[in-house]
Amino acid sequence: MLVVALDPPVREKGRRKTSLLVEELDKYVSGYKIGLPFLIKHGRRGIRELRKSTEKPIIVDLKLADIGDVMAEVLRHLARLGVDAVIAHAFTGYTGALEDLSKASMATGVGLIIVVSMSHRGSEEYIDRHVDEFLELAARIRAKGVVAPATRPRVIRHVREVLGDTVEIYSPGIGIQGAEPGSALCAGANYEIVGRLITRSGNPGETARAIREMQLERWLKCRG
Ligand code: BMP
Repeated sequence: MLVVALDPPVREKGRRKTSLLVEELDKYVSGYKIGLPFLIKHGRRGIRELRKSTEKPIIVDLKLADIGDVMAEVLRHLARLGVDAVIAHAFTGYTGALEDLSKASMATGVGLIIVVSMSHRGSEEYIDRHVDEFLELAARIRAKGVVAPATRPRVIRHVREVLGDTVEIYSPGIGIQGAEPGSALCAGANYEIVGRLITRSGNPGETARAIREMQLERWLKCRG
């Protein structure tokens, strides 16, 4: 239900060590998402350390958007580091792009999560006009999941309607971007991705616990 985005503030030195942060969070969360800020700061060693610190799924969010061979190579490197899933954009299309990524995913067991809409307002200017095409692609490559915004629950409802229960929906936008914990779950998401609300709090473990409680409360209410 709760995936924590570990996006460390790049300029702040010596904040909390990732392993200590994970120790505080682990019992409340379903997994972790790391992206470029984490990789630039901690590199491959950081991924290895994170892998040692938790058995929960690690999603690497590079929002891949390249030719197929290059994306497949990235995925194979990540597979060796023990990651569970990677996030890729859909606009690159199937032939020569997602087709190869999907073959590498099947060969390595690393799942694919495809961006079909984003949480910022500008998503409506371009990405959102293509949601149905992106959903078709996600189904075609048998994606494990898709990213859809907590900030626009109607998009989540639409994704769920189109894809049924065949894929997992990951929803960022909770907290600092404005959506309330539990709101995306109520719209049909499987996981809410939460970053700064937790990682910038003075007590990340307690904040994660409180968010879980809010998710559960809201979910119980919306399910009647
Ligand atoms: P935060 O909860 O601090 O706003 O972080 C949200 C996380 O989700 C960030 O890691 C960001 O890269 C990611 N994300 C997002 O905010 N919107 C999207 O549409 C897709 C994302 O991956």
